Amino acid sequence: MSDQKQKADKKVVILGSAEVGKTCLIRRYIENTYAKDISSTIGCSFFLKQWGNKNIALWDTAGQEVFSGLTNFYCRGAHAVILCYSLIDRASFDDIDTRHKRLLDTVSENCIIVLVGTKIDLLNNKINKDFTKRAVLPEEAMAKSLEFMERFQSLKHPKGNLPVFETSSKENIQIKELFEFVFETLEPETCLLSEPYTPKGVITLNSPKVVTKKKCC
Ligand SMILES: Nc1nc2c(ncn2[C@@H]2O[C@H](COP(=O)(O)OP(=O)(O)OP(=O)(O)O)[C@@H](O)[C@H]2O)c(=O)[nH]1
Ligand SMILES: [Mg+2]
Repeated sequence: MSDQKQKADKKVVILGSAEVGKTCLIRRYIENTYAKDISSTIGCSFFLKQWGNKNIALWDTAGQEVFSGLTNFYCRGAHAVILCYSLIDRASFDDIDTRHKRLLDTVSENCIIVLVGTKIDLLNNKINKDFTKRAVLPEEAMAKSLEFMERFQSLKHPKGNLPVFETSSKENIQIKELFEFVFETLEPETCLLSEPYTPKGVITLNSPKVVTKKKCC
């Protein structure tokens, strides 16, 4: 495994609170599988994805707070961070500011931060005799994404899309699109590798214009 790590051209880290669905997300993409009963990640798992002639390392981190120190270490030098929150769990979105932002101090310059709402299949589903409500609005995610783009002066996707996705690993919604977005932003010359995007009935998150603040002296 250490050989593979050395060969990786780019490093992508998946961050987010416990239980938001990080491992399911990566498994859906790499193996096209989904398991309801899945163990909580301990420490970190590593996957290598070949994209064109490049190797992309994917690091699936543990969301439990007790692993924060380790996660901080795994973020070092990351070229992209997939920052996950659950669309039905407000606390997991608020954790971005209170817990995960500070883990981004060690990422590489121009790091791409992609915000990913998970479990969209559960919205308006009847659970416990109640209808599950959306806990995070798309506009809130877009506003946060713009904050990150300013902070990191992030690379932009060649097609200009905003780095915000709403996904379901269970129903395989927007998973391929998410990872291809990340890879294409990191390696723009590979843009032709992906098929045209096929949105599957999810809210389209259009890219508002990025306003860059003028520096004052
Ligand atoms: N309905 C639904 N449930 C999901 C989805 N993705 C994950 N889950 C469930 O959410 C739970 C947690 O999923 P994980 O992928 O283990 O979450 P994690 O973020 O990796 O958690 P940690 O490893 O503890 O940080 C599991 O019971 C999954 O079955 C989804 O898209 N839809
Ligand atoms: Mg996990």
